[in-house]
Amino acid sequence: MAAEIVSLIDKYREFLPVDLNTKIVSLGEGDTPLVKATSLPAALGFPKLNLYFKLEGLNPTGSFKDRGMTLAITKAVEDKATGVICASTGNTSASAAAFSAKAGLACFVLLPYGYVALGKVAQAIHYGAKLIQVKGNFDRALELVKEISADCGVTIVNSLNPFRLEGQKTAAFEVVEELGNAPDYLCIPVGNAGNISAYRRGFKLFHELGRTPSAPKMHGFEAAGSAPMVHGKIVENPETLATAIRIGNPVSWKEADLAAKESGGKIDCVTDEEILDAYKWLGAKEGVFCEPSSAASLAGLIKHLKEGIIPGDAEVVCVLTGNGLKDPETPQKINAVNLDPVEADLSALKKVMGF
Ligand code: AN7
Repeated sequence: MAAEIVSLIDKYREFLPVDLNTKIVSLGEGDTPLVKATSLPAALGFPKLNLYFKLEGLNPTGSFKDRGMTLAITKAVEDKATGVICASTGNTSASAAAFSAKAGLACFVLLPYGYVALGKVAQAIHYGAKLIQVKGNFDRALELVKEISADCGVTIVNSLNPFRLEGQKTAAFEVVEELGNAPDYLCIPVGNAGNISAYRRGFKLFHELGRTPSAPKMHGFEAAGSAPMVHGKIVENPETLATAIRIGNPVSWKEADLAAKESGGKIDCVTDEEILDAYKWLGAKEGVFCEPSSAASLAGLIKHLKEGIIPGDAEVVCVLTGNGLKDPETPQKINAVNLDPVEADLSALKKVMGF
């Protein structure tokens, strides 16, 4: 007999706003691997570093958004919503589309035209969402979503929806359970600043409940061309190749600021070059394929190690928020690879293999 499948909401029910009558909409989200880095610490010159990656790309739609979306869609169904809507740099829309399909809800997604990775667009289409590409950036699309939601009565499932971050805080519970304690530091990419806020809620709660003697210092990283929190002002035209975090006016700005300050951490930014270096190293040295935006966590860690802000013998968890397969084009763009076909004979093959 198959083992009983326990959804993320079921598992952490006591910490979430559901009751026994709530009908859960689940795709098997959560319970993602925490993998220990083996070669990177020494390769970076910090051999005593205890580094772990939380592989959120292994969620059912390939990103951490599924943790919040299971709860947002569950509650939308419970509240008899007629449909849901979101603006998205891609991952929220993929997740909203999938959970809506499972729940039988209409789903509208607004994407900034030309700035969403291929796999994410494919997901929205495949899960049957009404996909609208907007001639504007994410921040503009979100403004429109707020107006449409008020006018047309569809439920917003962006992180303005209070259930999203509540669901996402479960990732912090898993980290604590897996390590047996809270890490010293958590490094995480920052776009709308929701995820860093959600992790802080989770760690803070477990600390307050006495499950951990401490809570991690939260180190969040924006992309340098899209860093409103670092500069203390809205960025009108954010630019970065890390399109998932190309956001100039984060929804959870205040909570994220507090998360960093209260925990003794810091919000900083990393350049596209630093992001791509970290992205490549994850693939080549650790066998991990995350999307470029996710690598901002490792890029930020490296920056803070070099600056002495994070000590070289710390225990650190880097959150790798999304799956590399979402964005199949970047590896070919950034690596000098020859993809010309070779004659199908042994000597030609040996020649290109260097034998
Ligand atoms: C891979 O999908 O905002 O700071 O619309 O896709 O909680 O916004 C995605 C954000 C990090 C930033 N990593 O998280 C969206 C969207 C990946 C992401 C973030 C996103 P937040």
